[in-house]
Amino acid sequence: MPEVDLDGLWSLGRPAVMGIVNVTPDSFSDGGRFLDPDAAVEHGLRLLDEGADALDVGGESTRPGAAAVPAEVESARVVPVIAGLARRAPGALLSIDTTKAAVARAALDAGARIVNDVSAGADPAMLPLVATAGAAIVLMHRRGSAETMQLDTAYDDVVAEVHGFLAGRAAAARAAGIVAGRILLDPGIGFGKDAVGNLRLLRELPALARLGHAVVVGASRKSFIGMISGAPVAQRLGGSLAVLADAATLARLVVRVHDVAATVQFLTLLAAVRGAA
Ligand code: PMM
Repeated sequence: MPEVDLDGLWSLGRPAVMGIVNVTPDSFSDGGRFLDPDAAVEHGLRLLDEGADALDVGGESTRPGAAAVPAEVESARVVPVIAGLARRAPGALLSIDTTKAAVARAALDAGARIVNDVSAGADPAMLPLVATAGAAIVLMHRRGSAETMQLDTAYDDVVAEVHGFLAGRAAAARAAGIVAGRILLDPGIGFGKDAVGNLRLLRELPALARLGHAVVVGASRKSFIGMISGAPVAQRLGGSLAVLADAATLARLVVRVHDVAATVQFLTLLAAVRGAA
């Protein structure tokens, strides 16, 4: 398996855009649309056409309250999609959104090169697997599981707690043999945080980047945008773009989004205006 090289993501002149391919019956904004593998592959190809720099394929909803899915069911959802994308779009950078090492292993074998782990490597087999495979890992902060995460969103200092947790998990990943350039940190917008917590974490993305790793942020269509703007989930594009504007100058940033074409256009023009200064 070739070692993944993420350098191409950091030379675009704008943040990298990771398009979301949810192969789930119940994700909050697109659940059930792409459960058929062929439909999911077509959706992924469309997102690549729209300018996605990577695709994140997930087979278990992380929506608050969602039920856990057995590894076999999750693998059966995602592996045909990753294999299909690897065949139809050779060279596309594919990510597997899973917390299970067994699913990650099957996805890496099928062509994924990034493991997006919203549990930050809680499965003891996950970090060694990623190290051995020469893959990259996204380590995300969350509190509790999908079932419980919105029950307790109080922190003494959300930024200190989230950044401290991620620094610890990055150290664990390096100790497991994953090189620093293949570790990405994500504050986990909406995962056990209230709206104010989400806003503070977005504002402090530059401080997260100062931990020395690339940063991933996923705010696309999330409920805090609805809470603040009043917009229903299908009408949150403006807010989803707005929350990226301040962080868009970070040198190594990946934005995980549903609306790829609009996000690429937004980030390209933002960089052009800033470049004209
Ligand atoms: N959000 C969701 C799922 N996976 N992964 C990372 N790294 N960061 C996120 O913010 C994140 C994620 C939930 O959103 P979705 O149901 O729209 O995919």
